Amino acid sequence: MRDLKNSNAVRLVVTPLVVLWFAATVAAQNTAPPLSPTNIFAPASTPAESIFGLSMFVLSVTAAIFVVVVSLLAYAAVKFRKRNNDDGREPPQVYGSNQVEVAWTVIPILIVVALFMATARVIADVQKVSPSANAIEVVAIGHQFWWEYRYPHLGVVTANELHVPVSDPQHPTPTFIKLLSADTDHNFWVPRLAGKTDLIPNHPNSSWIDPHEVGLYLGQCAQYCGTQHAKMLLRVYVQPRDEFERWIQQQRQPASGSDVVSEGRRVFESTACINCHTVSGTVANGRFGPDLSHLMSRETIAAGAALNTPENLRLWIQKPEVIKPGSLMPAMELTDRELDAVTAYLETLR
Ligand code: HEC
Ligand SMILES: [Cu+2]
Repeated sequence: MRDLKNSNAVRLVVTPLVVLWFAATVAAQNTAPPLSPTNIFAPASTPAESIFGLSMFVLSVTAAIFVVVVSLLAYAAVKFRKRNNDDGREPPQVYGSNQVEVAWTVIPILIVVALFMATARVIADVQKVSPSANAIEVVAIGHQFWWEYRYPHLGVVTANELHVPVSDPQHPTPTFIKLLSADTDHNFWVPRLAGKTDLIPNHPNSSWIDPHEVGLYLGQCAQYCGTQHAKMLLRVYVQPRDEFERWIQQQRQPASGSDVVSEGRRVFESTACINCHTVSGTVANGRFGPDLSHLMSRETIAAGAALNTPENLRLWIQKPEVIKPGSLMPAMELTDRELDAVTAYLETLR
């Protein structure tokens, strides 16, 4: 019986220490290279940095409370445990101490007010920024289950893979993103670049990023928007300025070979593909699905669900549900020959 009591007391003390150690290890990783492209402890853009600073503040305040409470608890559990010579009587009971009650009411209120003020300040700081003259403007439109990106001033339309220039803190070139939805609620969240923002039908929202380092940043739709919300992935390619300009130039070109008519192109243009997809400079001008004018410039298809290889592309056209169950693109029941031809045609859209 006595051993059992002691081991309970040990567990009371050890468990919180393990949790604390774990939290400290995670926090320490901020200095090492990021473990994952979605690491919330490795911010690479101003809004994400502000949020990270706030999280660290909240974590340290709550960790301090945790340490105080657990130490008192452990002290009381060990000091006042049942002993062999215990006479079984109740300890003296204390009722109604004004000092103690005021203390445990006022101190928590002050802590909550401090956390509230710090949070409100970060929200205001992030939201008050408005686009500067050299900012890139992008309209992001959430669709079940993919992302449409439009660069209204640059004349570019693409899907799922957002390209932005790196922003040197001395000469910032931030990207402002207007967030719209074509159907239901979605949420734009690239943890290393900015906080979450909802995309709500008929209620434009906005977000901005100023990534300090080139690289690929990942994220995902963080709001349940239907069956395939988990395969609505976000990919942000942060590029040096000249590389970004080259990408823009290339995206502005009409689809390559739009004057060459191949068998695959005939199949594509004579089936419902063109009602849902655009290929610039051709009869295909649908907007329900992603713009395919420069499909081959993307590394992935179906909002990051599969790599953009000829096999995956063919499989996707044959049976989208194999790659993304519940996808809103129907299987078009093409013959093997038609599939090969359409795939070959799409492969020319560089
Ligand atoms: C009813 C509308 C519709 C039709 C018809 C349709 N698609 Fe799609 N397509 C979509 C939608 C929606 C997506 C995005 C699916 C997702 O990622 O969830 C898509 C995605 C794609 C993609 C991947 C694009 C990318 O960048 O991720 C390709 C390639 C594609 N479709 C080709 C075709 C071809 C070829 C046909 C005709 C055989 C066709 N589609 C017919 C709606 C359609
Ligand atoms: Cu979504």
